[in-house]
Amino acid sequence: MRDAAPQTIYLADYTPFGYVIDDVALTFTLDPHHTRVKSRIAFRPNPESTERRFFLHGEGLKLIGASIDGAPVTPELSDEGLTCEVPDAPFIWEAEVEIDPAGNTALEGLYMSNGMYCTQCEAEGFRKITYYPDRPDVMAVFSVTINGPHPVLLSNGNPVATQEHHAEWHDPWPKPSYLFALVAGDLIAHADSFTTRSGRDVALNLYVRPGDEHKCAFGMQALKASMRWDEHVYGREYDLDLFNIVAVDDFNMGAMENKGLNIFNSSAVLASPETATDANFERIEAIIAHEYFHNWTGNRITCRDWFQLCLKEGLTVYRDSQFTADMRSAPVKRISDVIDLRARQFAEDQGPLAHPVRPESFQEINNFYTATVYEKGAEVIGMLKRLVGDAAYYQALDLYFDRHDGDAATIEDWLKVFEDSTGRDLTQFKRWYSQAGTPRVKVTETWQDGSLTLHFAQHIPPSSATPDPQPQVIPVALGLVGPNGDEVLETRMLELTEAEQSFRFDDLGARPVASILRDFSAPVVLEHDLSDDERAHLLAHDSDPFNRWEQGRILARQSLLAMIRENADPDRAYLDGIHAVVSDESLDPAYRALMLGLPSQSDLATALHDAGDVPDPAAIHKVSEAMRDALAARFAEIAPRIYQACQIDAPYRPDADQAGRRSLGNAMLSLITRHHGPAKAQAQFDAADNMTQQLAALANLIRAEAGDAALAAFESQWQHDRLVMDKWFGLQVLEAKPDDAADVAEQLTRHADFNWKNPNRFRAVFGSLAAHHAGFHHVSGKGYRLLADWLIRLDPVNPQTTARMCAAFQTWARYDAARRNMIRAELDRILATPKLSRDTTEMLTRIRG
Ligand code: 0A1
Ligand code: ZN
Repeated sequence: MRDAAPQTIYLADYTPFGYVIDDVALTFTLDPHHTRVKSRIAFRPNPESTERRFFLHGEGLKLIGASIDGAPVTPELSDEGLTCEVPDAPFIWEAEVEIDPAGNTALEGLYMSNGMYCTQCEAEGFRKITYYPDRPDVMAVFSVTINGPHPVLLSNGNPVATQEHHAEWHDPWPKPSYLFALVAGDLIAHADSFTTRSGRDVALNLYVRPGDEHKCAFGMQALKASMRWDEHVYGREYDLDLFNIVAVDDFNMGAMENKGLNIFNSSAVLASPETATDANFERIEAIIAHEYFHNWTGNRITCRDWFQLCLKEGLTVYRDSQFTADMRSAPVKRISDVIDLRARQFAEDQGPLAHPVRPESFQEINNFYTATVYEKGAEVIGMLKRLVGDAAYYQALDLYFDRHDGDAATIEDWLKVFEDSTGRDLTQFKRWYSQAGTPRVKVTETWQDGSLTLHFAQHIPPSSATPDPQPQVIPVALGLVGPNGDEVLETRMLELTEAEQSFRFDDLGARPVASILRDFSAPVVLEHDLSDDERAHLLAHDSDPFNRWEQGRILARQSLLAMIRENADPDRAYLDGIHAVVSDESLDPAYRALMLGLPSQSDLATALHDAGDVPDPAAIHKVSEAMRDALAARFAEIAPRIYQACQIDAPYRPDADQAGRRSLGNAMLSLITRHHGPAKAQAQFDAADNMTQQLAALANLIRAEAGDAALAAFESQWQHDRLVMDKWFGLQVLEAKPDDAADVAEQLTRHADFNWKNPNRFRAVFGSLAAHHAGFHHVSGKGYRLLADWLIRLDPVNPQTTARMCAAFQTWARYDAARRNMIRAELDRILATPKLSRDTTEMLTRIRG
């Protein structure tokens, strides 16, 4: 928290640090309020830099003493760090500081969670542990000694000595400070091992608090699967004798890839069939993979500076999505990723928080761990792979690992590897990294004498981040589907490079339907005027599962918009088309379940706004309900049969097969509950032996206003389990009627277990409120007010989580004047709070515009 005007940092200002570190030795003597940290760092002047000012970052540290080559020094201290006169030759810096882990509620640096010590250093948390050049391009070998009364004392790398209350660790791989980690506590290890393909044995441990031992097996299995996959697909082996994962309850994000000691939010690793849903299992598998894959893409090759964040995050998200596609169903993963991309990244890219995949300036880097950097960053890698082809992609990756192992690299380095290995000029492609905004691609067709011409026009809406956008390279996967449903042109990749461009296809007997942007080959908004009949044709016949799903989605959206604008009835052709696909037993149940989803209410608001209308959240909610009723009626006959066919008479397994059947069964349950009442949902709730079935049944009971008893039973069954109780808190808000959502959230904040300083619990209530479109945007403004009240309260405690939650307001400009005024007033009220954090100030100022 600071009063001074926030400082903006620019990519263009990068300069290397003036000193190189050969090695670092840290000694921790743990104490809740008075932890002592001694550092001994071997510095020498950096031959590649002329900078000779010696500045070390440090925040909230009590300096006990410092010396250079053994002689005490008195550095000049500021809020951000220290400067000191140093020799123009190699020297040893030693310092001792005192810190207060138990008082650290921001969960950055060294803090305490449920009696255990843990760290979070990315991006700039290490400076809250000791004085250090806390920047990713300064890499060093760390040795760590921990003195503390706990049975388990962990740090990065390999253990070199352990006695009671004393542990020494050595990490042979040079690393930046953001990958440092320390854990101490009364923990239990779920142990296993892995033999790498070159025959090295790696000990694996998943450390948890006593009582959570039964939630470890799946995470461990996912870790081993990830290690195997990275060897097979990318040829990457693990490089230490030990890999530790620790689960902590208080964590701002999902997890962190610290070298050899990953720290996980317990929600992102702990799972048992009784307490975690299929969706939780899938997410855990993906996050474990993500953090493990960072060992090569992030740790062995790290980022030169935080502007290059997408170098590690975009690539690692891309790698974890490939892994999930291989472990489960590729089309289902692709469709789920696109739903998520549109909901989070498109909203960001088309609003006041728009920024390029590689931003060029920031005030608080923690605010740039965004869907744009992560998910659009991954899409950019996917496009590169489509453009160069699979074989060339893996060749380029081999070169990347060879050339940059041990480096702190840049996007320029990354692209140069592809240019050198493929001979392609990627100058224009680089615009995907430097231009903000979602490109819109408009397609028109002409048909003449057996020739189909597709005219493409690309347009990137200018924004304050990118006022004068230039055309980008857009890979468009195209196929042509004949009148009888056959594929008359198999998928090929068209490369758009110009603002306008045409492609002609000759010798076609009858006019085909063009299936464009198959597999969502680029993160763009496609405008392709097909008739409803043509869409229904693709919905029935397209060989591309993504586009088949997409046409159903567009038909649903068009029908919902007509229901809002013209009071139309739900479109029969849509209902019939979906009925046909969902009834098709040759299709994967998970895919059939996805087919039944409707565009989100927030997506509909965007669609209305894009068309020049002002969205009314209550009206959007009403037609969405009416459409679900219409689906329930259309499926009235078949839903109970499909539901029955989806019941599983075997022990629970969280694999794609069983999860897909449960997902379709539960989609049917919600149609059945709507049409036939809550009896089946109650029966499923009473009989459920796993959380997927129990939670789905509970959601249906609440929706049918028959959930009171089940909610009470659920609470008494699960009150001892924090992760399950997060679901109980969240679901009540998510399933509330629009008029009640804010009141339900408000009531829940008075519950004895509403521990608002725990980010998972705070998000369970307020993340759900923000996700409840009609409830959050209630015309009374009570949703806005409640969220603002709690953001004001949370900011001094945990600025990072507060700032992330501010994104709930990012779509404010698309609503009516009354709502806009109410939101602006809340933004101003928060901004007027004395000592508001840099994180929250930056977010709100950007959102407000
Ligand atoms: N690098 C981690 C995510 C992470 C980022 C920032 C954090 O604190 C600001 C914590 C975790 C990942 O991508 O998984
Ligand atoms: Zn990551």
